[in-house]
Amino acid sequence: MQTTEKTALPLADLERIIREAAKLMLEADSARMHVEEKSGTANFVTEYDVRVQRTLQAAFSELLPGCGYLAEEEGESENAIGAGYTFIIDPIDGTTNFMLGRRASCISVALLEDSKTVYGAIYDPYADRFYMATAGGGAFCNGQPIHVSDREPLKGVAAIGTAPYYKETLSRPVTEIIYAMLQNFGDIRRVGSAALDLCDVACGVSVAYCEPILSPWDFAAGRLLVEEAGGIVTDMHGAPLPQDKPAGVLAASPKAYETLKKTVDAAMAACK
Ligand code: LIP
Repeated sequence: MQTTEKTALPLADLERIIREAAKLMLEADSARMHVEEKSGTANFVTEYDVRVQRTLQAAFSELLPGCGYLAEEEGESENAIGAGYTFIIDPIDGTTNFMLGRRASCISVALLEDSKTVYGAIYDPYADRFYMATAGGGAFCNGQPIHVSDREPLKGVAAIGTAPYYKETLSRPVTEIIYAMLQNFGDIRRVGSAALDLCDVACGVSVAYCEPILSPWDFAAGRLLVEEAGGIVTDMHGAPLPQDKPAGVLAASPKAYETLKKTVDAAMAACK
């Protein structure tokens, strides 16, 4: 069993729990599922988001009794991030893709110990890719080490997240970022799942990724994956990401980060 030096995390149990919960995604029928809208524009939640989260929480609480939660559906524990273990969960990242039957969604789970992220896992059940990282222990996909790209920006692909829940305020900045990305990178991609976008940076498929606003559960696991794979992750201003509040995200290989930061700065300047 892979473990970390400090806490000997039950990595095999964590993976088993996440893989088991993902079976709910694979059995879903996108044509028949119950969907509700949340605040913002095009911000959906399906019955499966809630079922997957409840399944994960029941199993995690049995595995690590007394753990806290900061999760997308049904809120957070009292004083979620503090002493002891806290799970930050996006039960289905890429909910719109999931609702539409576009097989580009995943489960994203970060585990903090005494407010420090010690574990991150993102599972894509459609491709059967289990991305995992531990603090100081490296990043892996299905047990094989992964590393960010060595490509020059113009020879690589950058991913963009369009923050569709905030279209009234962010459509123009996103448009400027896309325009600037097309000048400075080989091409762009829009996957529809922030966690999968971060996995693509961690395993070198993309050289960079930007999304002007995300929730903590969208990036908590992917941030650790990218950093443990040799990449750089910051907020839109180059500062470290917060743990428990929304932020814009820049993620890139060392060869592409400065280009990404300059691209975003130029786009923001064009919006003024
Ligand atoms: C989504 C992200 C996506 C972003 C959406 C939303 P959800 O997460 O993965 O990149 O553009 O606005 O935040 O809501 O599907 O868990």
